[in-house]
Amino acid sequence: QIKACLFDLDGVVVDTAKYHFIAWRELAQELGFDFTEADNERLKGVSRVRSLEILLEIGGIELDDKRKEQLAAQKNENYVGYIQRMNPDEILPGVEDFLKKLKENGIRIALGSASKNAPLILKQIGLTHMFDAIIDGNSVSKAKPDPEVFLKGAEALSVESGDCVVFEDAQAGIEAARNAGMHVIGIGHPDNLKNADFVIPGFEEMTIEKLKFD
Ligand code: B16
Ligand code: MG
Repeated sequence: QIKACLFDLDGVVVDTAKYHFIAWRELAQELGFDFTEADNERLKGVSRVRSLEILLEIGGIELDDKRKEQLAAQKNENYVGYIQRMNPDEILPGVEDFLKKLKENGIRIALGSASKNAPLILKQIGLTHMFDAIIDGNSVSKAKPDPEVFLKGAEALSVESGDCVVFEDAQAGIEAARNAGMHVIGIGHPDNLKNADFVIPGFEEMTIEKLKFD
């Protein structure tokens, strides 16, 4: 019996990857190299610091920690400029209806995101009130596939891991859910999401009835 649903943010509730992409690409261009949408795939679900390291690796650039910190802050300032203009139209199809159904059925809801900007994004899209607990990049020290973010979510809701299901669009997030001993539903294409209980293209295909696992 599922008692709680834990949601990743980017790629599950909203598509903020497109804003991350614009902001990272601007930084890459400033540093003198190109950054493609295919490169951006590697940053999904990955922390800000790690994302910068991958970006610098792509550009073949080595920098000291102080400079890296400056660049991560610069990218974030730019990114925040984009997400400040987000609105409820950007909630991915079917998400809001599914959240409402969970509430009607007494199933608890938590956010489990790597993003330190998660509270701002939820505010902009008007969904903060739907979450019983918000665990984000500000409250975790270990990145996915470490299970910390989801274990903290289950703890905040006082629900056992085995009674939780995670919704994730990134392989590292699927692994994190598995490492937490939770059920996991992939959002996207099965080819890119191994080890999920099942994969759906989006929430328009999701129902309460599908929350049954052996
Ligand atoms: P921030 P998620 C992740 O969100 C993004 O997928 C990833 O691309 C980003 O680097 C990370 O958040 C950190 O975001 O710079 O805003 O703290 O998929 O875990 O919701
Ligand atoms: Mg994600």
